[in-house]
Amino acid sequence: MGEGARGKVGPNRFFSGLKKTRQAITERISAILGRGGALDDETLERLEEALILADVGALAAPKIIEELKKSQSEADPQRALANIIAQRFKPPEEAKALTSGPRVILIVGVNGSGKTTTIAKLAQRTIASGGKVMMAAADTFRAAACEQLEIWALRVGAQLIRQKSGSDPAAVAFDAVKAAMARDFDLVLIDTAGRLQTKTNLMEELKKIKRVIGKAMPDAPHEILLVMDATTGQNGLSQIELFNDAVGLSGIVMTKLDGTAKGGVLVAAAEKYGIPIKYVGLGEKADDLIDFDAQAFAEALVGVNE
Ligand SMILES: Nc1nc2c(ncn2[C@@H]2O[C@H](COP(=O)(O)OP(=O)(O)O)[C@@H](O)[C@H]2O)c(=O)[nH]1
Ligand SMILES: [Mg+2]
Repeated sequence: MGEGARGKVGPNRFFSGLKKTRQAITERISAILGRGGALDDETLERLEEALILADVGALAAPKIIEELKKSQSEADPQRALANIIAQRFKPPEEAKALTSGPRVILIVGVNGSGKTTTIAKLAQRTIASGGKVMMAAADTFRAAACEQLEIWALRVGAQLIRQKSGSDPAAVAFDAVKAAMARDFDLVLIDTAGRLQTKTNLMEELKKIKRVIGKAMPDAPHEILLVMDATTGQNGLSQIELFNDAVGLSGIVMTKLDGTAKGGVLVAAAEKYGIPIKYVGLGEKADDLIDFDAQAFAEALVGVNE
């Protein structure tokens, strides 16, 4: 597998991924800024509107416009705007290198957000670079959830640990970590349930899974990623708080960016919660996951270099 498998791709995939956002909204930005001339109050106001319509949010949009005003970059306002947006993202911390044992990632998020698909995508990347991946079917609530993960495991070449449906998800996660340690795996990806109707139960279940993983392997889980559906836009942002309060998030995976005109929601999420966005989902296939790159994203959002 080439560069794409590891997700080290340039701005182009963000450009295609953000097509809908740009068509709906961001073309306005180009139209407003592309005319050249002064960044007068009317222009700035229209820009702020465009950002809000792209779901950048009422918190981030005025701050971005304020900075643009101060920057006095009449020469290339579009690029200035992209740079200002890019700077609002917190750079992800370097992943701590492990001395031994597998890296354990717990995947959380509401139903349908793309958890299982993201697990397949992450597995594929590690497998493509020669790593061994264990998946844990800790969404034991629905039999179909297990089967879906099993199909992905077969397809990408990962091992799967599952138990009969209804069994204790923490036990499945524990077994997977233990098995991965014993068999010298590189990565364990733990799929979890996402039913929000029983909010408290789900959060308690996730806390337990986290605790029990720590008993199987000290320092694990090494990452807890929230998978979020970008098409829910601003409405989905409260999920960040909910899951972060329960288990503490190390990062966010924003899925379905290809299917939304609300791509600005990434800016809103970064502004409001400051949790790094690690990956972005751009489709349903196993290689449709790329590393988040704030600069490339911001340029694509604003339409620089189109
Ligand atoms: N277009 C698009 N669809 C996605 C993406 N990620 C997941 N999906 C689709 O979203 C649906 C729900 O995904 P799934 O992984 O089952 O969600 P889960 O319930 O959180 O495990 C499936 O039809 C996936 O193919 C993405 O990045 N882009
Ligand atoms: Mg699932």
